[in-house]
Amino acid sequence: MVDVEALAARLDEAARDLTAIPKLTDTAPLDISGAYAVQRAGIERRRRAGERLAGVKMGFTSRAKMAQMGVDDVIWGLLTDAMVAESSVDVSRLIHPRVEPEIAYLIGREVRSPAEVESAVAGVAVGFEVLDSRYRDFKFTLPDVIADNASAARFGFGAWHPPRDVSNVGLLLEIDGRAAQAGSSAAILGDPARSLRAAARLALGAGIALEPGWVVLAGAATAAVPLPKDAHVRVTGAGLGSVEVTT
Ligand code: OOG
Repeated sequence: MVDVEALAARLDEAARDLTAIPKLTDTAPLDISGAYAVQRAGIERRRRAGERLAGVKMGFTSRAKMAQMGVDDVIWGLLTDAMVAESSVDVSRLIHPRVEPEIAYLIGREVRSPAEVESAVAGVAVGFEVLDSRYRDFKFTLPDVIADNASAARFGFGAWHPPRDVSNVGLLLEIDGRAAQAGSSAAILGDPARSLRAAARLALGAGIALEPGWVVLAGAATAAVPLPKDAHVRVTGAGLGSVEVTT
């Protein structure tokens, strides 16, 4: 038997104490569904602390990310308002942050079935996600990273543009003016819209309807890179402008 609450508390404490912990699967027989139960318990802890759900993130939707992290299945996690990074990210509150370029979708109205999700999109933007695994050396198995809410830590997005085809948008991640990663949104399941549909299907399957104002992060198009202190990060998407953040 897995003590879901105890495992969620362990991850929460790791984040709060800024101390990476050994993988949960080293000591707990965690399978995929148990891992999502731990993820959900972690989100409930955040809600009890006053955070509100703000969206859904997809993970391992590109081969670059699967290869970087050594896993081979798509996962999802939940975003909260406390994770939104407007113009700066305080990396002293994170263990070993990494940043990656993303395509973000803005949900305009409630999505009650996966078939509705594309017509419910109110905007698309270039975005970034700051990951921070609560596990030592960023090393985990699939159940571990699911339990850890897909390493979610912070996220941001540029100006919203009217919904459009974003199946092949050139993405550039710069740190202090130097190119750190470059890729195409086509790396995200061939088209980020597939990831959007998967996000709706997975969230609805777990009893969560996407709400107006929520953001869906379709997953990184490239590998993630370490996010240093005192850095200036810019992610640019061809035709979508850019988003900037300092640390
Ligand atoms: C897990 C999160 C992966 C993505 O975009 O593929 C992810 C990790 O790499 O720590 O968010």
